Parts: sequence; C-alpha cells; structure tokens
Amino acid sequence: MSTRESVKGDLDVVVVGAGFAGLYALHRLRGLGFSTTVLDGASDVGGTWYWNRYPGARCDIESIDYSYSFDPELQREWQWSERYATQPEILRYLGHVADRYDLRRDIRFSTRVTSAAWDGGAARWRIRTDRGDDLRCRFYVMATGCLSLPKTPDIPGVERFRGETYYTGRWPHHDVDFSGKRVAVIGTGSSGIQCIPIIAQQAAALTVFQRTPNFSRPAHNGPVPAAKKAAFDADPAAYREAARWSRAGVPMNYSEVRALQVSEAERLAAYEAAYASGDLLALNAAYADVGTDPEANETVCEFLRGKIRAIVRDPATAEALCPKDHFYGTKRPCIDTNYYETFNLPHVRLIDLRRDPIRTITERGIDTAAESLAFDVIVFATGFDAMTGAIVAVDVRGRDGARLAAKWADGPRTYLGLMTTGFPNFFTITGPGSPSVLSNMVVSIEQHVDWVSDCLVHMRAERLDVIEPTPAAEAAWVQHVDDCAQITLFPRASSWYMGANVPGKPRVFLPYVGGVDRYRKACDEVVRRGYLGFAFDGPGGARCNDGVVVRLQLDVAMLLERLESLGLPAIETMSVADARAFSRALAAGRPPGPAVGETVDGLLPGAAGPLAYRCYRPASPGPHPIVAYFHGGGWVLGAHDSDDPFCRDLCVRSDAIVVSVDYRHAPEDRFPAAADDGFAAVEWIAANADRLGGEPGALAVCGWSAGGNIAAVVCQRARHAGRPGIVGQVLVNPVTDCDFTRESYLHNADGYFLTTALMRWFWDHYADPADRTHPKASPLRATDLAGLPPALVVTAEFDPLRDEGAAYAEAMAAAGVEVQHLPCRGQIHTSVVSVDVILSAAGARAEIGAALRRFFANARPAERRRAGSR
Ligand code: N01
Repeated sequence: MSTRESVKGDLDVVVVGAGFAGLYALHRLRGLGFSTTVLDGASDVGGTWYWNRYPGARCDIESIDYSYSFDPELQREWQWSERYATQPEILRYLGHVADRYDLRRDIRFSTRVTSAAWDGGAARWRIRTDRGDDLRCRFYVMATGCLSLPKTPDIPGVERFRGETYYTGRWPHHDVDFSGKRVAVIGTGSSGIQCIPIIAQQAAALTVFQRTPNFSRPAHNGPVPAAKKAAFDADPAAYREAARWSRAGVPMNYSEVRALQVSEAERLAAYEAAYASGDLLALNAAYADVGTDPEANETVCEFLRGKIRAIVRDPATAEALCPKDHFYGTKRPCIDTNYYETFNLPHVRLIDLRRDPIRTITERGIDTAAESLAFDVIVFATGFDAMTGAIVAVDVRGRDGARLAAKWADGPRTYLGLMTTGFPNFFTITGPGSPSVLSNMVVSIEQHVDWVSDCLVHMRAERLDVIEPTPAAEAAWVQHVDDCAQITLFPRASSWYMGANVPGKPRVFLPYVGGVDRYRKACDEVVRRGYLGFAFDGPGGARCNDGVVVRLQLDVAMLLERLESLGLPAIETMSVADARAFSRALAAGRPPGPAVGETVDGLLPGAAGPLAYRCYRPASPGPHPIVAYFHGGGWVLGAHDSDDPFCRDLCVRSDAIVVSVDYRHAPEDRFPAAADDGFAAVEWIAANADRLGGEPGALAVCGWSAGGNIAAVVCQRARHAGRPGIVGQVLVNPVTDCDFTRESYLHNADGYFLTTALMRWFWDHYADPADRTHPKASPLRATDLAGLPPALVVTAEFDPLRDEGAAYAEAMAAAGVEVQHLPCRGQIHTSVVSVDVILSAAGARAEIGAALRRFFANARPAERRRAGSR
C-alpha cells in the first residue's frame, strides 16, 4: 500500500467505489460542478474487474452492450476485440475511461471507508477511512457494486491449509502457475465455471468440488458478431435508447407465447436456437412463462440436462452435473467455454458434495466424508455476500446514530433501491430493490448515476440541503419489490439473489424483477410528480411529497398495457350481441386453468325454464361438498362456461364440486330474472346433491361480479325461506349496490377494465332505476343481514365495486355474520378470475379455496349431528 497523508475536507459528494459506477458518478458529478472524491480499497480503477482477475474471467453480457453509453465519442473510439471481452480488456477499457476524463486525480486508492455518520445539525456526512481520512460531505454515494464482498468460506479448517490458496474474487496480480500441480476448485457458480476449463489446461490434476450444479451453456465467444455490430453502428443512439427501455438492459425480443402452448418440436427448435445463440438471456426470452411457470421452466431444464448428458461421457458425472434442485434462471445461469467438456479429461474429477460432503480442510488438502485428498492449490470460487454485503460492511449511521446494518437486519429496505429512510442524502448505486443484477449492470448504473445527478441539480436549484424518502413510499416500494418477486419462481431457490448463500442472512429477494424499462418509468415518474415519496429540507423550504409511485401489481399493469395497445373498443359502445361476441372472443385465448377430475354439462330447472350448467368434479374420491357458482358479466354477458378456468381453479383448491349455473340474461330477461334463477338453481342443487356426486348439506355459493350479486341475493333469500342450507358464501368483487358515488367509483372510473361507464350500461340493461334499490338487486340495502352464512368477500383495490363490496362485508359483520374481507392490493376487477394470467392474484385464489374448505369443515359436524338425529 502506498503511503500518503490522511486528508480532511468538506466536499459536495463522496463516492465509494471506482468501478463502472464510481467512475461514471465522478465524471457526471464533477461535470455538474459538485466537488467530488471517490474512495476505493483497490490500488487502481476497475471495481469488480480489478479484483476478479482469475483465469477465464470475462463478461457474459456482450461487450457492445456492457459498455458506457454516456459519450458518443467514447463509443466511437473504443472497439472491443471479442464478443465477450476478457477481464484484462475490460480493465483496460475502464483505465482508458479514467484517463480520458482525467478521473484519477479525484480518486483516493487503497482507501477503505470504515464509517459514515450523518450529522443532522450540519446536514453533512462524516466519512472516515482506514487511511485516517476525515471527510465531510453533503452527499454520500455508495457505488460499491453488487458482488464485491467475497463471502467468507464457511468450511471448517480453511485456515489450516499449507499449500497455495486463491479466491476468485481477490485474485493476485501476479501470474499464478498451476503447471504440474494438484488443484482443487470449490464452487461451480459463474466464477468456477469460467476458471475450471482454464485451470484444467495447466494443472496436473484438477478436482472440482460441487455443492450445487448450475445451468450453463456455451458462450460461443469469438469476434464481435457482425449483425450485432451492424445493428449498433447503424444508429448507436437508437440502440442505446432501446437498451434503456428494454427488460434487462439489452435490446431483445421477448416472446409472449407460453411454452406449453406450442408443440414439443416447436419448443425444442426454439431452445436449440437460443442455445446456439450463446446469449445469456435467450432462453428466458424464448417463452413468456419460463420465469413464472414450473412446468414451462422444467422444459428448459430438461433440454439443458439433455445437453449436459450428451457432452459428458461418464454417465454418473453427467448426472451429478445436471441441476435438479432449482428452476432454470432462479440461480444465475452461466455461459461457458468448454465447461462440461472439461469433465471428459482424464485428469479432471468432480466431487459431488451432496453425496460426499467436505468434512474439513486439512494442512495438506481436503477431507470429505469418504476420502482424504491432497492438493497443492485450493481455489475458492465460493461467491459473494451479494447486494447488501459491501454496503453494511461500512458502519453507516443515519439520523440519531441509527445503524444501517440494524435497519436492514431483516432484509434491506429502500425506496427505488436508491435511498433508505432515516439515512438522508445517502444514495446506493444499483442498490437492493433496483434491477441491478437482473440487468445489464452498465445500463442500470448509468440510469442511477443520472437520476442521482439530476436530483442533486434539482436540490441546488431549489436551495434544498436534505433529501430522504418517506416511510410510506419506502414501505410501498419494498412491498412492490416483493410482490413482483412472488409471481416468479425466484423465491423458490436457495440463491444469492435470496441471500441464501450466506449463513444467517435473511431470505429476502434482493433485486427488482419488474424490468429495467418499468423501473426506469417508475423513477422518471417519481421526478415528474415532484419527487413523489421524498421529503426535502433546506433554505428553499421544507417539503414532503408523500405518495406511492407504483400501486398496480406488475402483471396487472402489463395486462392493462397490452389491452391498451390493442386499442379495443369500449364494450358499452357496442350492441348487446356484439358485446357478447366480443367477450367470448376475449375469453378464447386465455389459459385453460388446471385439470379437474371431470366436467359434465347438464340442464337444471330455473325459475322460468331450464338452465344450462357445468359441473366440475375433483379428481379425488367423492362424495364432495358442492359450490354453486355464478359467473360474471354484468347480468348481460357470459354463460355457465364463461368462467371456466376460475371454476376449475375453485374445484381444485377447494376439493369441492363446482356447479356453474347459467341464468337468464338482460336485456332479454331483466330484473329479477337472474336473481330468481339463481335461487331456483341453488334449491335444485341442494335437492340433487346426491345425483351430482355431492355430500348432502355441504353446499356453498360463490360468484364473481354480477354473479357475486346473485350469490349474495341467494343467501338472503335462502335465509328468509329457511331453505336450502348454505354453509358459506364467497363473493368476489360483487355488485352489492346501485350507488355510483362511492370513492372507488370516482377513483377507478376509467382505465382498470371495468369502468363506471360499463357498470352503468350493465345496470341500465338489468334493472329500472326504481327496482335497483330492491335488496334483490342491491343486497346491501337489505334491512337485516343477521343469520346469513359465513362469508368471504374479496375486493380489488382498483375496482369501481371495491367500496360496495367492503361495505357489504362490514354490514354483514355488524349484523353478527362471520365475515372475512380480503382486499386485494394492486388488483383490478378481473384479477382473481384471471387464472394463470394474473399470477399475483394466486394468493387470493388460494384464500378462496381455503375459505371454502373451512366453511365445509365447520359445517360438517353440525350436518352430521343433524343427519344423526333424523
Ligand atoms: O459465486 P456464486 P460466483 N462449500 O455464489 C459454492 C457474477 N459473476 O463468484 O450454490 C461448497 O454464484 C456455491 O454452492 P451453492 C454473476 O452474477 C459474473 O461464481 O451455494 N461450495 C456455488 O457453487 C454470478 O452469479 C461473471 O450450493 C460452496 C459457488 O460456490 C455472481 O457474480 C463471472 C460453499 C459460488 O457461486 C457470483 O458468481 C463471475 C461451501 N461452503 C461472477 N460456499 C461474468 O460476468 C459456496 N459454495 C461471467
């Protein structure tokens, strides 16, 4: 380490880290007139590319994409020599950037930050380093990288080994010669997979210790592909803009087709093409549901396992190399050069630690449960304390001395991955809660640095000293990040994305999975709406613009955008016949829903003639309880089979027979035809339970939208009539009233599929104004709700019907009815019934199934008692 005097100083900004992020931050901030110093523990620039010098290290995002876009001149003058550049070339690039913009003069190398404390009185951060520096700054920016703090190997005896030891993430600067040596490599993530083939070329013997096999496929590295270069050179600015608004920071087409929608032959052809492309993202892009549907994902897994089996000659080794404990992509996949082929070499051996775990490292090698092995060299490719490790490694103290490590003890809490409440003027570049490691890092880094720089300029212009996110904005963002993760397969893997690789680290999905494009839109919107979710203070005044930037669930937002892009006509502008045809056409392309034991169609007597029904039976042996179901469609649209996927889902989740009943529709048959048919149908189902394969007495009702209205009305009438016995009611976004002035009608009038205009159209077709207040039309208007069956009422946040559903739940509870109200955050009117489309509503569908099972379980003892006394 070079010697230097310790420094004191008062700066605008201290940036920690001189990698891609820190270098660009320095360039940008200094250019805007902010006095800025960068601190880095390394002796030169490069960040992760300074430390990860292990043999074979190279990027796995194509270099054209994995490079700065901020200066067209820089883009023009730098030409990459390979498709995926090596670590030395990337380091040369970063050195070139440092020279070109004269950055080194403001970087203090070989300097580690030890503590950072916010001084609220002075509105300054106080930064101390291991070189005795004592700096004050207005803004503290951590550009420390997501994968920079190597994980301490949690293997007993690590310190005992007397041979050479190397860590991929802290590789020495001198050449390491493996010739003639017996080498062990522990770890088969990206680092291991890259270095193993190269080490094997030199070593006398190589033993690979694998705990979890990873998915990898050939990178097909070589010269920069001509087509890629041509696409970039044709219009670099447009190319970069496309990357900024892409899903992962690389311009790419993502399929909207589901994997199991196509034939196996077509699917395999798509996978072969993705495999041949050598592109890390190609397999994820091949089908829309690879990241969300276990079955779809398994087709990718099996395809890749087939490739491994075809390459690796020894079947036992091949099998051990085949990942089977996680879905493709849920642990970061790799691309490689000759990784699997390496295991065909006679001097290379794989030890599967799942079968033969390491007992201890010894002075001379590694003892596994089965044998004692001697080595000259051990290489640890054991990974990093990802995303949060480097940030909390510094003793960061915010307001009132609060420790960041304590605040994040149960997982990081950030607003946009950029800031965290209680730590004013503290920014994290590509912090947890931002796309970061799920994206092309350079694109995400530039976006964050630009956002922070623009924010500082805004504060300077407005004479504001202090910025901090509001607790509500932060809480909502944390929730949103988790909501997005939950609809994917990611949380199911023990990955470093989940913090699972570091013993004791909380299991929280760390990056934002909603996409670079969507994330950028949210960040831009925050600014456009006057820094929504931030509080500022300073001579320019104190201001707090509290609010939540993203409130719709990710898949709901995507669906609404897709519908909007189709430019579909509004239903209420159509004739009834056209509206019916239109709703049938909309339903035609939807996923079919889960398989049930069997479906049987039949006719039952309605109030004024036969009604069609469809009976869904579970695969389990009967008899089963029965759910009488009423479809949605505003009393005008739909039929007994129009909510088919949802009925299947209900059947599977509740293990009950679902009888979906048609009822007469308006305007042909106006109020109270639908309600009367509903009651007649339920009476018939109760009387014919045996015939349907059901358990007598175990009958619940369920309905969605106008069907929820019918279900509610049926329960009121059954109570009044004293028959039939109904053990529970599930009302999904039900119509319970005819009042259009509730807040949910006003706030959600437009844009969330069910609009106020459409609801008016439905009501106008169904009932005369004078009839609408009758409890058979507006069950909320009933004077007495006591004695109704236990209820689950589901409402959606962005639904005009939300408040009347909630009001009905409240009114029933007030009347002593056992009620569960399930408000669905970020959902719209159609979410719950959109099986396998709105995955974020799967939790609500599970609650519905559980509620039905509960209704039946609670009712059975009474029913048995009744049956016994008969
Ligand atoms: O680390 P990892 P990495 N005993 O955590 C194993 C990026 N990157 O440095 O999975 C035995 O992925 C561990 O096993 P398990 C990229 O984002 C990019 O390879 O925990 N084994 C795993 O096999 C990447 O994902 C590039 O069961 C132990 C391995 O060590 C990320 O950095 C290149 C163990 C660690 O794999 C991290 O990659 C390199 C133990 N006690 C890295 N502890 C490119 O751009 C851990 N392991 C190409």
